[in-house]
Amino acid sequence: MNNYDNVIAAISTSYATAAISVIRVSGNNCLNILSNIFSNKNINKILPRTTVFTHIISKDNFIIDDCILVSYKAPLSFTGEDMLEINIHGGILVTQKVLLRILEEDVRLASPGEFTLRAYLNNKLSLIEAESINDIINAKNEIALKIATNGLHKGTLNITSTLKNQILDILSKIEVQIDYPEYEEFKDFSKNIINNEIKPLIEYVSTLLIKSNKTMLIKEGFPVAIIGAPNTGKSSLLNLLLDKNKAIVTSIPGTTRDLIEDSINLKGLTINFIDTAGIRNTVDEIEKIGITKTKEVINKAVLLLVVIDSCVSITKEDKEILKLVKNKDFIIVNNKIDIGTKSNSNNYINISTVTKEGLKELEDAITSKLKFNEITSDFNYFSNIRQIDLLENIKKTLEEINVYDNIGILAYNIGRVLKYILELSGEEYNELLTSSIFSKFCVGK
Ligand SMILES: Nc1nc2c(ncn2[C@@H]2O[C@H](COP(=O)(O)OP(=O)(O)OP(=O)(O)O)[C@@H](O)[C@H]2O)c(=O)[nH]1
Ligand SMILES: [Mg+2]
Repeated sequence: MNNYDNVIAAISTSYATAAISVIRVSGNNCLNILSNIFSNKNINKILPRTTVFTHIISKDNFIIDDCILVSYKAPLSFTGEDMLEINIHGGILVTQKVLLRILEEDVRLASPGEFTLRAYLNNKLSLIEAESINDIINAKNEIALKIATNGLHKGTLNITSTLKNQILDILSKIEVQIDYPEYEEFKDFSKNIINNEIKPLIEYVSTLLIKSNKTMLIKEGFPVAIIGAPNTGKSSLLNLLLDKNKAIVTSIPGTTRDLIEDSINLKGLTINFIDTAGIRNTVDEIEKIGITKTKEVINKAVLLLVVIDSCVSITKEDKEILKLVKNKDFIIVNNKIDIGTKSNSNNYINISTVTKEGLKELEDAITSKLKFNEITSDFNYFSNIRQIDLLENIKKTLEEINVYDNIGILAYNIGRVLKYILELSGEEYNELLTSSIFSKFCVGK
């Protein structure tokens, strides 16, 4: 990162009118560098971690705003550097003016996530903890918040250190085998390592992966698509589930062309509902594109709500759609029962989007299909694509190891696994990766 040694500043509160705004500054000697912006001429003498009331003044000595200043001395600060927290009135204009005044001194605007990046580079935080902070800020539901908080409080970090110790243990055994090959026939040695150490490790990582993928869904929301033939009431169902008028509903078949998405929290978890274009044979170009999109969504969704019209018996189109979803989890929603016929089949949920009859049953069926009750209170799992990708690499590399490998290949592969684990915890870092992680943060974080 360029200008790493510079003093940086950013507004840390949201860009809106509020009671107070906080501007954060970080970098060596920042209090001295900014001493001219404060009315208090003894500002350099304030004690770290105490509050001081002073004013922000312009270059020509006019008061811009009152301010409560907190100063931190390295390394006892969030970033590990000297830091300032400048609390001022929360108007948008006044906050901007104070920030501009700060930038008139030898200070530059922070890039997104740069405070947290500095904290990471100064060993104040592990990469997983830094990612957890972003997850806390962006948490959409209670459980996602709990997962993120756990990440911050070392839950996932403990997993990486356990993995690391196990791999280091294997590596030290390999070293002994290299140094004293006369102790044990290599083939027996590698068989033992594979059966006693690597296989249990693969099992452990596989379970971690299943739970981590689920954790990612909890964090991002479960994609549930509403599909079916035209005019069966998919958009009406979306609106009912969301409890708002999100999608256009008309009696003309082929109303919805594009995907319409929105989420709700159901029993503490987030579900992303996706309304789709009705599937049928059509010559309409726009509708055709919509139908292609619908088919893509069928693959991505973890659950499908297949809407059928209870006023008519199952149509050829309905049958085609049921064929498309046969390998997926789905619920058949028998809609328009206020004017149609209820079904007795267990696989059907009878509903009317007009009278709202059946809504509760459908919500229960959705949460039961998504196995919400199996979500435990143990949230020490990984929850983003970077982490899950690394876990997959660990698993794949371990699975590739076999008894026919010579000791050099064995050592090399175990070394690769160690590298992935260190990347997972962030102990081994690569600048490109970290800047891409931190750029997802908001400015001022
Ligand atoms: N009586 C009754 N009419 C319904 C019900 N649900 C939807 N409708 C009507 O059915 C028609 C089609 O509803 P939509 O929600 O637009 O159907 P859709 O499946 O999204 O249709 P496309 O977007 O064209 O594929 C509208 O006239 C709705 O008012 C219901 O439960 N009962
Ligand atoms: Mg529609």
